[in-house]
Amino acid sequence: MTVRKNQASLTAGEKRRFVAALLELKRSGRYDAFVSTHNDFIVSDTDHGPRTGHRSPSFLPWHRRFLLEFERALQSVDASVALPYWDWTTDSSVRSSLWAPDFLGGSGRSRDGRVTDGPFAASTGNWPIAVRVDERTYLRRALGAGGLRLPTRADVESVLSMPTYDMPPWNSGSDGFRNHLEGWRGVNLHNRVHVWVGGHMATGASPNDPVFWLHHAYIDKLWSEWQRRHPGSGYLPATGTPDVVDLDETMRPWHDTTPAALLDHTPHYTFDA
Ligand SMILES: [Cu+2]
Repeated sequence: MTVRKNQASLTAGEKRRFVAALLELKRSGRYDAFVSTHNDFIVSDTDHGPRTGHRSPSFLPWHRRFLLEFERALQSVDASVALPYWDWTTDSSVRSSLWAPDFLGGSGRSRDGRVTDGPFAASTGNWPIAVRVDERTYLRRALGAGGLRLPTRADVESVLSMPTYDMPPWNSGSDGFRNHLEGWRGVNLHNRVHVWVGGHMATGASPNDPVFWLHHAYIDKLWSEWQRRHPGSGYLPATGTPDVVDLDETMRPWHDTTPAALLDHTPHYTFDA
């Protein structure tokens, strides 16, 4: 059974195997297919048209399935690997072990944002940026640039306390748990973390940075914490909503799964805590 652990508690061997599996997916070309899929959805999801991956109720089940596909790809390389999660409320410093050279490497240099240490630095030759937003082919970050702060546990608590999953108009203007977690409204959790990391993470091609998976694994964990806290609240909308994925409608690009089928993560993985 897959157990998703806090990245801060991974052993040296677990970090090494996770990184090696990422590099092998990259080498084989499978990694960049995930970056392309994500970017395609970012580009096509709009507030007043069809929306599936983002700015809509299916933001959470869509990313749950996306991460599951990615985790299965990692496990096809090394069956011992699980996606770790990054609790950015506790590991909120640029000095966190997350950013050490034996794991994800650190921030980008000030001149051009280029990450210069760790396994994903361009100088290794192992992490070419192929799905590009501009001509630059090296991984970029600007951790905490401009004094931006990561969300606090109090910010998280204020969002977890919201009893309604989502509300009309089911987009970036909605009230409710999903849109506050996604970050288009209120204290801003998920979006703010993308901006805090900066570089590729602040673009539609954000999965170019491996921290994407650790960030979304934690967002996914917060969804499960919300479910435990509000057992009487379910996914919304239930039925008949134009441009939006209802509870029992299938989701692109897979066409074989629905939000209803993804509400319970426990058939696929559990968390360490
Ligand atoms: Cu996304």
